[in-house]
Amino acid sequence: MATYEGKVFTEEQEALVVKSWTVMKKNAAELGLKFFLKIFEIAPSAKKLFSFLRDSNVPLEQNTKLKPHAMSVFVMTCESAVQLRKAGKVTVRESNLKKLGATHFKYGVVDEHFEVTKFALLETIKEAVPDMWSDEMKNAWGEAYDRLVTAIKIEMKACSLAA
Ligand code: ISQ
Repeated sequence: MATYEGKVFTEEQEALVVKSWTVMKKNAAELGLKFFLKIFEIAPSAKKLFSFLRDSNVPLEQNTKLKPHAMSVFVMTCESAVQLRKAGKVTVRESNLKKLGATHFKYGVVDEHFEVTKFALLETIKEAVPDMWSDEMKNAWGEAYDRLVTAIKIEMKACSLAA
């Protein structure tokens, strides 16, 4: 297991992430599309990083690969919240993390993309569960995302040193 430690992630924070995801996942398709439309609205050039968008004439709304990709961001961030509370660190399987690091490195993902994605993720959640939304919920999702990204970036750095 890869382990990346940091500050304490509480049971309340985990509960905020899990309970909002439980509601949101019922609407996963619409949510995933909204999330990516936000990313591309802020950073249109990010589209070029996705081969399945670059080589396709299908409108974004009908692209079948977008939804699973968007979902993996939500699911992995949610899983990170659970791991952070249980273990105090992101414990994504090392092989998965290496693969994620290698893919993001290969396609040229940079800090700005991670920042835009964080903003789009938090905005999408805020709009999906407006009645539940609070600063505490924003911080819980934001912290889980940041810690996951730190773990991915460590693997990306390892790729860059090996290149
Ligand atoms: C990769 N995965 C999720 C979101 C992204 C946004 C911009 C660039 C690359 C990405």
